[in-house]
Amino acid sequence: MFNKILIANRGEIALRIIRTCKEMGIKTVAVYSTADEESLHVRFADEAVCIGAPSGKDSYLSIPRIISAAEITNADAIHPGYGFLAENAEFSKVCEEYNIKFIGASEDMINRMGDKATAKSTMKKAGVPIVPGSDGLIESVKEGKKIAKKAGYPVLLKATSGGGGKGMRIVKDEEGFQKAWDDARTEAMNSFGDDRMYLEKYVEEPRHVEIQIVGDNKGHACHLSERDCSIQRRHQKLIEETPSPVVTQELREKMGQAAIKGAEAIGYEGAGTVEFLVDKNGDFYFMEMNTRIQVEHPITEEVTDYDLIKEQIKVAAGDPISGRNYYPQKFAIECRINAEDPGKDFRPCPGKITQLHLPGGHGVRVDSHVYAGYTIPPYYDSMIAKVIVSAQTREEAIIKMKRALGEMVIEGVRTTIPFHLRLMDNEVFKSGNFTTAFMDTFDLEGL
Ligand code: MV4
Repeated sequence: MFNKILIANRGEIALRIIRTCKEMGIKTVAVYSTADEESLHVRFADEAVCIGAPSGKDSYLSIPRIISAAEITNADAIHPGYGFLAENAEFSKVCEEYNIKFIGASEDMINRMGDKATAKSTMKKAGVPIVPGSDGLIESVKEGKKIAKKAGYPVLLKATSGGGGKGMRIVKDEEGFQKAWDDARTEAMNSFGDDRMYLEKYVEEPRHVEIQIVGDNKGHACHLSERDCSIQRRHQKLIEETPSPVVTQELREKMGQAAIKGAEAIGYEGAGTVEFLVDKNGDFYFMEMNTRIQVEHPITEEVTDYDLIKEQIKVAAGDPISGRNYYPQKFAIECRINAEDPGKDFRPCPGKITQLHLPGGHGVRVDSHVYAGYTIPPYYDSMIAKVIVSAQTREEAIIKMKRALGEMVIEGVRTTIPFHLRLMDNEVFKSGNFTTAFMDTFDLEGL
């Protein structure tokens, strides 16, 4: 087992990782920027190293600075959390070169799953269902139109380096193809420096359902069932839940086995997430694979009673997985509390938290790094807390979330708490019968 882990991240996820390390008897090293001197991850870790200026590129994204911090503190592993360098192939490679275990995917795995067209054809070969469309990249408008005609309009043009919906365009008919192609490629080039595209039939109003998996270095993988992340705004998840209201035990089994098949086909090691779209008929299609721990991992932990960070550390150290799959024994919901004004287009609201009360009680978990008097810096993402509830039924979980959010106090900055409170009373949300288009019509007036 590792002696000392450096956490190459900040905020709630840095604390989350430190907590499990403490329980495992592993020493921790925090790294921090000058904007985070007062952050809890700095205080909770056994050691802390300042790695530079606030801007990500000068600190949490700087490979040489993080490697130096690991070298001077004698850390034998690095946990990257999510975001920043978590899916950076170069960082994974450099860690390996310096004999520091990267608790995440290998360089090769990150490259293979990061290129979406490659990931898709890899999964197709493994027998995972995919959306019909181009077999790999399309080289010209002429070729694209031919494939679109065969698949049937509407289709979706996607950048192979894409993510977060960037470099993606819906094409309604052949007339609109050229413009969508030009727009998607320009956006992809500006965002990723890569304008290579592929094409899929457009699945209308799907659900976003992802399967949590864990693989070990013996070639085995298991799944921990699904998370439903259909409620998003501009490709930012707002709330996640498990089990999904649309996933039956039969579908869970099918999606779980597909995810395992995909993971085992590539020899996947560590924790990962296989994202699927589920259409109105309950058919599912591979979208992407994330090679990191995700923000929403706690809902899976709560319903399966499984510490995903502990498992990441154990498989990174060479331990085998238990060899069984895990199914939800409860219902869990996570609300992401962001320092944003939901009444003003979710505009970020950094600043000082003057008063704070976090909720508690049975079935309530709060993952957060904030405290009364803490100043939210403007440089990083605006998530300041995750409120996770679990209960015996979905209805009880919703009631518990309302209760928890109702006792939560954050003063000094605007937050998304009022949005979540309104969501908990929304009839469509309560019915469980919604799609990724839910937020297009949700009323944000007066929040
Ligand atoms: C799709 C789709 C419909 N049909 N692919 C959005 C970002 C990337 N992860 C994939 N995305 C989508 N791919 C086909 N063939 C609809 C989306 C999509 C979406 C997916 C999940 C959650 C929210 C979404 C919001 C808009 C579009």
